[in-house]
Amino acid sequence: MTGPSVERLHVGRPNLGPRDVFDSYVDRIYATNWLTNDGPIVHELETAIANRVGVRNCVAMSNGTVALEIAVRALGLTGEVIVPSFTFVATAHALSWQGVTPVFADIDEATHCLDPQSVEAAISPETTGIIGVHTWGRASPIEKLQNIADRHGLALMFDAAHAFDCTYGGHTIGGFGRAEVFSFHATKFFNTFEGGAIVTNDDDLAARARLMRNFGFAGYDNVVYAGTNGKMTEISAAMGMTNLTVLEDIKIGNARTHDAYAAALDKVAGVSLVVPDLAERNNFQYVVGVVDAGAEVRDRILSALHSRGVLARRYFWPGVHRMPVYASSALRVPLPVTEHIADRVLVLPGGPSIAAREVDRVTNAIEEAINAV
Ligand code: T4K
Repeated sequence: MTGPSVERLHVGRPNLGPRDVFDSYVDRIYATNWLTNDGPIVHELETAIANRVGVRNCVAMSNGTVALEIAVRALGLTGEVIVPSFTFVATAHALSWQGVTPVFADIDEATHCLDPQSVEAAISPETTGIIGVHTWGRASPIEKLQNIADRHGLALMFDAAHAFDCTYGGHTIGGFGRAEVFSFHATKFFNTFEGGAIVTNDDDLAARARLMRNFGFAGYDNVVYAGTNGKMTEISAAMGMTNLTVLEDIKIGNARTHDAYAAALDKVAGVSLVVPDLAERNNFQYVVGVVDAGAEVRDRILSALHSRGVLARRYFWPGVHRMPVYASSALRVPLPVTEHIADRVLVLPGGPSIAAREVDRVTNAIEEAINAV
């Protein structure tokens, strides 16, 4: 049971850079009295991210969901867009909120990313685009999806919420498709409290996104588009600049925790760890277990962990297509792998702050729950 002295372990405990660096940015905010609306620290962050990713444009946003919505609009997507169902619900919501119908495609069992065959089967005359999700920081099958998009005249973009500082074919994620979207939410590898960004090599697309982010203002008193408010604040950008200074350390800490889980879970029959593509760079932000026996045992383990203060999560159960808001829509293609994986995934507390003894505490609890009759 959870005693008062047992620390609760979270999935997605925020990574915080040095307080003195953050304070120096706060001093600047106080000195300039500039809090938001395309401020200087947001500009610094956009430049730093564009350089790090190796793209021409970074448009910072208030959060990843608004960044997805604006990307969908700026790309002119209409009708139907193909997305995985095995994703955070925001990927589908970003379409629905723009009056675009999300059409769910299945995923690959090993990578948890879109299955290109399923994507192709889900295309209809109404389809205008594909949104791939780089699940757990592992790149979607980008080349295959680009090939499908090209053959069918579709726009391809990526929800790269999990994939900041990860690579595909040795190239940093952010420059693929027409645009990629990051989330800088508190629980992400790189956070700005709340935040997100559209990154793209398409200058016109970036200009449209900037316009949409700021109500459609093209200068004082001149609104040329029915935009929204997707602006990132200076304090968020300050947190971003602070966290960029420690990104490598966070990654090392994440990888160390991931390795510790890999070693510990290796001895637990019935649970395997999703291993990132080691030929690529990964941020190791997510520690993802797969429980062979299925939902009943997975949920038993989850309850056992929660009762011990280990707040593991069932991301992305039950699959977006089974969420009440989407459940009444007919499926275009079957989603057997999505259902299989959604019933088995258990995301464990990761990150640099998880000590080796805490990994043992988690894995021992998993083993006990599996062995309990
Ligand atoms: N696309 C994908 C593929 C995504 O995964 C996400 C977000 C998005 C798009 C949308 O991006 P944003 O609009 O969020 O920028 C969390 C996050 O809120 C969400 O950002 C994330 N994906 C999703 C996978 O996880 P919840 O509802 O599970 O969060 P919550 O409040 O339960 O927090 C998770 C754990 O973190 C808890 O144990 C508490 C701990 N925590 C949380 C916060 C906010 C802390 O320790 N400190 C904190 O400040 O969605």
